[in-house]
Amino acid sequence: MIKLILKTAAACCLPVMLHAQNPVVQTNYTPDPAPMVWKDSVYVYTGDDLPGFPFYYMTKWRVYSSADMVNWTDHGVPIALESFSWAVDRAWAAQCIQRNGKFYWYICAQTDQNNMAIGVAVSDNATGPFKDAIGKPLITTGSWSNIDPTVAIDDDGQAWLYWGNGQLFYVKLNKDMISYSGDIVEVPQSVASFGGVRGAKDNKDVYIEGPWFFKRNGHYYQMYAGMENRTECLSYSMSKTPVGPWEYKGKIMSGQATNSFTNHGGIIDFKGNSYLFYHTGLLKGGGSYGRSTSVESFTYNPDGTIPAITMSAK
Ligand code: FUB
Repeated sequence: MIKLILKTAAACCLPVMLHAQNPVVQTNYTPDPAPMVWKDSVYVYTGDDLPGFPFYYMTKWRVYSSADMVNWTDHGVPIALESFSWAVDRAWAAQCIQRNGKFYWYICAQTDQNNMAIGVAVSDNATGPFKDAIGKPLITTGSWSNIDPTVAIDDDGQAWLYWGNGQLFYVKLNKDMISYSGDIVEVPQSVASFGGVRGAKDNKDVYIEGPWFFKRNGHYYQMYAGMENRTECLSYSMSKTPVGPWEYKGKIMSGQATNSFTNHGGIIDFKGNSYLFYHTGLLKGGGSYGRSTSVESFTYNPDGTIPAITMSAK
C-alpha cells in the first residue's frame, strides 16, 4: 500500500477544517468518486481513467481511504472487468455500501450482449478482496442507460438502487443486497422535478446521469450530473419519500471550470463536516478522459438545502 501524504492548507490557527490539496489523489486518474463512511474512515471508490484514449474505455475500479481527509491511503484495484465474466468494457461509475458487515460494490459495465448492465461485487472488507456476488448482471434490461448505480438504505431497512443515463430508474433491493423485488420504475422528469426533460426548450440543468441518492435528517436527496452549456454541472432534487415526487432545487457546482465534459460526485457527512466529492480534468495530463477526484467541505442550509459550492481545484 502506498501512503499519499498531501499538502494541507490548514493554518495552525484556523478551527477544525482540514483541506487536502485538490485533486486529492495525484498518482492515478480517479473519476466518478463514490465516498462511503465506515467506522472512523472515509473510503472512496473510483474508476480509473486512461488519458490518451478518445473515450471512456475504462477497465478497473480503485479504492482509497482516509481518516482525516488529508492523508489518503491507496488500496489498489480490488476489482476490474475480469472480475465479472459478463463484462467486456466500460468499467464505469460505481458505489459501495455496507450492510450487516458485508460490503456491496455496485458497478456498471458494457456486457458481452453489447449494452450496459449493473453488477454487484461483495466482500467482508471495505477494501476487498471482492468477488462477483451473483455471477451475472443484477440489472440487465438490454439498454445502454443502465449506468451509474447509487444505493442507500433507509431507516426502515429498505435498500434502494437508483441508476440511469437520460432516464432515471429505481428498484427495491432485497435484504440480501444482491437481488431485488418488484418492478423497475422509471422516474418521471419535468422542469419541476429535475430541471427539465432532455431535449425540451425550457430546460434548466436537466438530468443527464451520475445520480447520488441519500437521506439526511428526514430529507431524501438526488444529486445528479445536469447539462449546463454543453458540459456537466452538479445539480440536485429533494423529496419527502425515497421514491419522489422530486423537487428540483438547483445547481450545486457549475461545470464550466472543471476541464472535463462530465462531472460525477457523492456527498457524505464525516466527523462533523459535510463533503462533496466530484471530479475534474485538472490533474496534469488530464482532461475529459483523465479525470480526478476532488473534495469540498460545505454546510447545509438550515432547511436542508445545499448551497452553491465553488470548486477549489486549480
Ligand atoms: O466514467 C464513465 C462515465 O462518465 C460515468 O459512468 C458517468 O457518470 C460519467 O462520469
